[in-house]
Amino acid sequence: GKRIKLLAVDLGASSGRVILGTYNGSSMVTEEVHRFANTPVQDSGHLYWNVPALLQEIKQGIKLACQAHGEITSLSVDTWGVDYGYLDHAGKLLDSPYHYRDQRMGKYRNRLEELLPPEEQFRLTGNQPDPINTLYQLFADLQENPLLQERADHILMMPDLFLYLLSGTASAEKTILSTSGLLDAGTGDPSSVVLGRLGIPAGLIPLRVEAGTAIGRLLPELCAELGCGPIRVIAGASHDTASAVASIPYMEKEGVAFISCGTWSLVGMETKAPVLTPASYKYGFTNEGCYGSGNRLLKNITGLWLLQETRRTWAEAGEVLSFGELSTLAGNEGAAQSFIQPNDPVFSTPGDMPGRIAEYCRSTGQRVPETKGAMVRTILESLAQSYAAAIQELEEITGEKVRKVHMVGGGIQNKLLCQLTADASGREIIAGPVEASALGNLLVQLAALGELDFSRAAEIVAASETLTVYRPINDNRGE
Ligand code: ADP
Ligand code: LRH
Repeated sequence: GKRIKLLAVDLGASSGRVILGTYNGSSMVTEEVHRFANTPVQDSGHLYWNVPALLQEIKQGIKLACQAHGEITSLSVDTWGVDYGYLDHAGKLLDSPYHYRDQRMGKYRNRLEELLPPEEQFRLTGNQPDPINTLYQLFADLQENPLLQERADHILMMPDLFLYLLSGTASAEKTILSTSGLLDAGTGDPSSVVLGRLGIPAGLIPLRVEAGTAIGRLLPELCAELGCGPIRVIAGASHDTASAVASIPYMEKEGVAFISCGTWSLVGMETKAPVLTPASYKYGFTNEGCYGSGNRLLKNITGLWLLQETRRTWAEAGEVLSFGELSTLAGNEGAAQSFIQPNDPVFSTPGDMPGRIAEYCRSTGQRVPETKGAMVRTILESLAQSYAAAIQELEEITGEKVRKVHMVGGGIQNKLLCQLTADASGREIIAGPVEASALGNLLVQLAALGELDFSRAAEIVAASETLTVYRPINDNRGE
């Protein structure tokens, strides 16, 4: 039968990867072609994306795929929300795009929130106000550097920027733009109230395209350089979370929540329309665009970032442990004695995470985890508890009972975390796929090519991936 080969470029904070998918009409076989570090650049107290290095790695991945697999039909790029770069009037990238963990927004936050109070932001845009949002970043940039108004032609969200560098076509894909805090929750177009109130020129925000739009082809000079054919370039569900959720192998959709478990943990549910109620705001939920027409109601929880930074800190001190080893250490410990709030701002920037966790425990009158295993156990149990709380809140906000939870993303390789989540939430967990964003990215490309009716996506994922079910053993609900 016919086989279609596609490439997903997924840029996560833990790594970037280029994944080849081969679709045969009923399942998708995936193969990791290239994995590379995605290390932000630290310069003079600021944090930036390393665009040239990432572009080089993406090109390397495309080259390897073409060498090993011959004709590739299409490719797409997804990455995390909120970040963007500026193009000048000649279409050149202006400066290095900032990373959202940069701290420049702090200085302008009060001014912004005077002009546009958080609750009003939420009502207008459906996005939970957060200093990392594009809105806060843009406002800070324009305050800091008013000349940008003249120098910049428009912004491109990061996946759109990489698609542009590969194809020469600039577009603003809907799902990634829906993380910005700039769009009207009703129309999905840039909110003139938001832009007007903050003095952000409307011209900076490009016109939207739907997720799953073929925007062009790999530039001829890149085809020559990489030894590839004119691969189609597709604006997919470019927000990694939109792609991850597009890969969920739902058996039923009623009463089902998801947790996308990577650097962040996104706990949510798909709804027909944005949920803009006071409770949704109060509990810290946000509304983002799904592939297709739906809404994603979810909460951003500082996720395995806590473990990534812990691991990095220990590695720098000379003890290099894999994620598997860290999980084993935690598994050998008894129940956690101390808990943290993962979303406490002290944990949001790069740094000595075990030190910060110890300090947090000390200052909240809890026992400081004494061993590495106890430290990891505190992280994992705190995450599981915050997932359980978010599920409870989701039920309250939507009035729907959550019976099952799909967990996807790299974090589900941590079996202890999956079991702790089942225990803390008292819900059945269905774990898989691991490379959810890449798989969703591939499926949306297929749909864009007219090769897949997306209502079959869940069935294809179920046929392609190993799913693991975790049932509550120690029911910790209500503790
Ligand atoms: P992102 O896309 O944000 O970079 P991923 O979805 O790739 O993140 O998830 C990365 C996380 O997956 C890591 O922080 C780590 O906690 C977890 N992880 C990766 N590999 C393993 C493993 N072999 N065992 C347990 N956990 C793992
Ligand atoms: C997850 C994610 C999440 C948020 C954050 C910035 O990778 O995209 O949905 O937007 O990163």
